[in-house]
Amino acid sequence: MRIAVYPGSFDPVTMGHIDIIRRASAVADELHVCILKNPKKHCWFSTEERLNLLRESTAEFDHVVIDTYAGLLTDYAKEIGASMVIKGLRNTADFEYEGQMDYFNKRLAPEIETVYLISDNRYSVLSSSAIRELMTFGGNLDGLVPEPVLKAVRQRQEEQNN
Ligand code: COD
Repeated sequence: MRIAVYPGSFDPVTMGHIDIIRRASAVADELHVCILKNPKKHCWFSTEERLNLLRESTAEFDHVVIDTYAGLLTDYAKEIGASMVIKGLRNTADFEYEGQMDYFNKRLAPEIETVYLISDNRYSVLSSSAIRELMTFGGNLDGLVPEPVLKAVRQRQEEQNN
């Protein structure tokens, strides 16, 4: 059984993430999409909200498990018996960053292979940080994030306006 982990912050999940989840779930028997907690990073959506948004946004995919973990990616991968880590690559900045992560992950768990999926052209400039900026100034998010995220953003904007 081929178990894979797709780690990230998913703050919030975007259509770029969803595309990677769709493609990775087609090549893994079980795909764990894992929100890795970074104590240094302040997230816009709480862990609970991000878990729910990921669950709702990936309900159509088989063999996808949504999870969260506070610790090293390789420890989580070992705990669930994963043989693969999935990463999305948008540009050379992602490539450089992932090269460094790969060095340390290989030291920690040489038996786990990282598989890089090149971003679909439609999503290659899409990031959660751009979405947060659009959210802040009320920009249109149609087609950039899944429907559950659109709803959550609208709800948050209504709460702020009241
Ligand atoms: N298209 C394709 N892929 C995308 C897109 C897009 N539009 N947007 C993001 N992605 C990819 C990213 O490249 C990344 O692979 C993944 O999706 C998650 O993205 P984000 O932005 O939600 O998450 P990040 O980049 O904040 O997450 C960083 C990790 C949590 C993956 C990273 O910090 C990590 O692996 N941490 C583990 C800590 C650890 O074990 N360290 C030890 C080694 S130093």
